[in-house]
Amino acid sequence: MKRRAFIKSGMAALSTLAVGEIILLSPEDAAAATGRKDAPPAPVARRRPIDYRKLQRVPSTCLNCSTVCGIVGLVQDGELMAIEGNPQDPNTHGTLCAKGVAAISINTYPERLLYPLKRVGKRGEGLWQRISWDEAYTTLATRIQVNIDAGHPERVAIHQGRSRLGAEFDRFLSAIGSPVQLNHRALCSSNKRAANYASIGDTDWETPHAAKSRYILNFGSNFMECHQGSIHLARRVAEGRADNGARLVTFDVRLSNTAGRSDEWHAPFPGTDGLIALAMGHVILDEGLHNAAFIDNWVNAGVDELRQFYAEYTPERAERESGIAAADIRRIAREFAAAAPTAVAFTNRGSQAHYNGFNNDRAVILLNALVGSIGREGGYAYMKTGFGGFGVRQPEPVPPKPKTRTDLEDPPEWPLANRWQKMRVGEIVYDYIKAGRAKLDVYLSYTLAAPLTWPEGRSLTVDVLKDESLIPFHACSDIVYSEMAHYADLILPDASYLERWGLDNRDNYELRPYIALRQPITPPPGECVSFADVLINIGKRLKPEQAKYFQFANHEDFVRQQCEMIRIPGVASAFDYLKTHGLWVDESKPKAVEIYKRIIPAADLAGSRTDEAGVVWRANPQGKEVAIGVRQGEVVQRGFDTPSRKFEARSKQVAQAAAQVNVADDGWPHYVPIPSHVDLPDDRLILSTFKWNVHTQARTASQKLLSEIVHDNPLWINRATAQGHGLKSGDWVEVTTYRPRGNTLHPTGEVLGSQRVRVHVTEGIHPKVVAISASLGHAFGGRAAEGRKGARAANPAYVALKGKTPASAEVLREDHDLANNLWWSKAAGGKGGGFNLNAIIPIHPAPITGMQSWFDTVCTIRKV
Ligand SMILES: Nc1nc2c(c(=O)[nH]1)N[C@H]1C(S)=C(S)[C@@H](COP(=O)(O)OP(=O)(O)OC[C@H]3O[C@@H](n4cnc5c(=O)[nH]c(N)nc54)[C@H](O)[C@@H]3O)O[C@H]1N2
Ligand SMILES: Nc1nc2c(c(=O)[nH]1)N[C@H]1C(S)=C(S)[C@@H](COP(=O)(O)OP(=O)(O)OC[C@H]3O[C@@H](n4cnc5c(=O)[nH]c(N)nc54)[C@H](O)[C@@H]3O)O[C@H]1N2
Ligand code: SF4
Ligand SMILES: [Mo]
Repeated sequence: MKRRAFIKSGMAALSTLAVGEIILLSPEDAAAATGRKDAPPAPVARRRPIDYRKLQRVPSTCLNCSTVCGIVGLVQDGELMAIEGNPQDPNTHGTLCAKGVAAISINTYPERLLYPLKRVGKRGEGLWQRISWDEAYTTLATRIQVNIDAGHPERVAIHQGRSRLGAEFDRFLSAIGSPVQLNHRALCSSNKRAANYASIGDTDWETPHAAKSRYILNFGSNFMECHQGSIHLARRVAEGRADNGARLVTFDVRLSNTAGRSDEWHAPFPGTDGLIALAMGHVILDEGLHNAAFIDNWVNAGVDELRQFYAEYTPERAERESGIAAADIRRIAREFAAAAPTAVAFTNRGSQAHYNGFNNDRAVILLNALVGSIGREGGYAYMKTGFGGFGVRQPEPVPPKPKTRTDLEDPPEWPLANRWQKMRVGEIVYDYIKAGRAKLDVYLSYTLAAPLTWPEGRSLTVDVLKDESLIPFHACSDIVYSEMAHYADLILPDASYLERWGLDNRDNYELRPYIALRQPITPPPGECVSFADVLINIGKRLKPEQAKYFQFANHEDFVRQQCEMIRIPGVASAFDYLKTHGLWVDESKPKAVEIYKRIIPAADLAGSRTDEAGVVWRANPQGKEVAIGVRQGEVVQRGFDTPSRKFEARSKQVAQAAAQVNVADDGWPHYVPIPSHVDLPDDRLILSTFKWNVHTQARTASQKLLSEIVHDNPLWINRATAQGHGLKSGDWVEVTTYRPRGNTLHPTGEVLGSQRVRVHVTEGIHPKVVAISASLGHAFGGRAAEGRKGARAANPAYVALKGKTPASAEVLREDHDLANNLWWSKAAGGKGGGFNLNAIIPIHPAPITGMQSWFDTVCTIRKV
């Protein structure tokens, strides 16, 4: 207590903290100070009424989830009053979801980090000292330089969540010579991308062209709540159903909002979607419903070969393993084929986040090829995203790519993980650091909440983050005192996505490429600095060999230089255009329809050669011979970006990758049962997880308008299963999970851990599955995230430092709701902030691709 006398406590004090002063920021401390009593009434901070005459409209790009919708910020006297959709966005036509609108509360969250902080106590103790940015930059630059000079730049790593700053990170790491850019892709989408890559040579999400479709077959996407293009796709599906009478058939282990709004919902046993899709393919080929012309011209296997492969996958076999009736499989296959080519079968995490997810997704994509709907309007459309098509490159001088590799970002056990882009196998990072597979010195984390969002997050992840011998120096960029920030040595307060610059885009459901700008709608509060600017400022402090790559005034200058490479007809400055409009659709480009059929002009064929398989090769500007097309009769067409330039039903490169790690795989998308699920004892269930419409991963819990809607996440359990255990809604169970079996990390089948949760009994889930949502159960993140109300005095609060902080900071006043109206807080008799089950979900990379098998965890439950 004596020591405490010199230490300020709680975020209220953070606002009055002088450089050099010390503060204790730990939720336990704040909770203890709050007590269980109601807080004394806090002064009510009334929102100013909107005065429409004064409003400025600032277009930008949402990042409250990965859908990146166009937004317009409505600003009055420097304050963000509301967010609307940008009507020029080709995907959304100006609509937004609840998260996009509710994000205004993040800029004014009284618990925003405002100053750079340096750890002074033990790591994870919560004692911080306010420092200057100059000290923060110099500390980082000095430490990074030591590693470069010692010949070990790979000991500097950036670990990012959803960032959209790829070009900035590439540049920083290339300049210092480190390849170690870690991300969350294997937790998110590697199997899907790998499946698209193996089949059509593209690694992005497909663009189901639902508006023109007549049959929409959805394997495990919850696009009315989530997906990478939720609004875009939900709009088009509504159009397709209204305009063309399209039928929507959804497979999900759970009655999601998408399943509930479909024409049919089928609940398969987890991880059997591939088997169901193969059985549908069996029916289509067996009954001659396939598109022979497409297969002959564009698939790298003939109809006979396909029939041979599909022979074993009868609907009856699929029924035995998936529980979906053979009659339904037959009927859906016939309906789907009859609607083709205006029919699309697509996926998302429900099919792919499994041990066998890579082949599940390949089997679904292949259905589209069988009926010839690949690349067709109303079918399985796809297009390239990114900025390259707009001429955007790294501004000069371009740093060379690092030549070294480490087991962290390039683990050899999963050979398909890094075959094209750096896919990486994120979920093994902390395990490998602990095992000494790579040595780190400086670990920079950004928009990442690994203790909450990663498997074994609260156990292994936290153990490694705390251990100074494993992670000697950790700098965390975040906007709130988060799950990651608590375990850092240096906290770098970031600008939110509403306060910073960046380029962005996704696939356009109108099938033409577009590019969007993210620009500050308001300036960041306090001393917050965009992490992209932090990297530039560190770079400038390195030796001239590195510093020469950071000669930008700031991040805005970097983005301006990128924009100057974009040519918009009739427009002098693309940067000014994007600042005014938010985005630009390149209408001069043809629609991304049947791209593979595009004819390569004779002029481009000079110096090319055609091999015996008909693949046309030509030297690229670097002198390397690359496949550019495929000869079809008289003409050369572009084909697919696969080695054969055809749609690959069987993939030689997959077979080769598998052979590298002794996995038996002939390159066909066979159904492989999940080893942990084979001969499952009767008392074992599968623990699944899912996302909510109003929450995104770990980034929305601190937005009070969203947490007020969803702040609790009990375990969903089927009524029949619940009765077997004598359970009713509201009862508590202990969930015990087991490590996986098979060709994966730590395949022991042993108990991993147990956790107590409440149950929610429902008909809307498979009887062998229990499920709990992600995004909740925060131990950090402030009152809204932790579900804890409290008095202003002892709790996070922000009193503007009059005259000392920018005017924008004055909006970060205390929030009456957080102090007094958090009715779901335990102190108010509510349920608190929910559960985080990732503590007991095992790290479980799938073979070859390394994707985390989120939805395969075997568990038992016991009433407590
Ligand atoms: N609201 C919201 N939107 C988001 C996000 C968010 O967190 N919240 N996150 C964004 C990101 S990063 C992603 S990756 C996407 C994810 O978007 P989605 O993939 O659409 O959403 P998920 O909840 O991850 O998984 C989809 C569904 O899979 C089901 N499922 C589980 N196992 C199986 C199975 O074996 N078979 C089938 N058929 N279904 C199964 C789950 O019940 C769940 O409803 O959403 C993006 N958009
Ligand atoms: N059980 C289970 N776990 C899952 C999933 C699941 O379905 N079930 N889904 C997985 C998926 S698909 C994904 S993509 C991952 C995502 O998981 P992560 O990669 O961890 O990403 P986020 O949850 O978006 O990161 C949240 C962190 O970013 C911080 N943050 C928010 N905005 C900003 C900002 O502007 N600047 C900075 N510097 N920080 C910010 C938040 O405060 C928080 O600390 O989670 C995975 N985890
Ligand atoms: S779908 Fe995602 S990107 Fe679009 S408005 Fe909602 S949160 Fe923002
Ligand atoms: Mo994701």
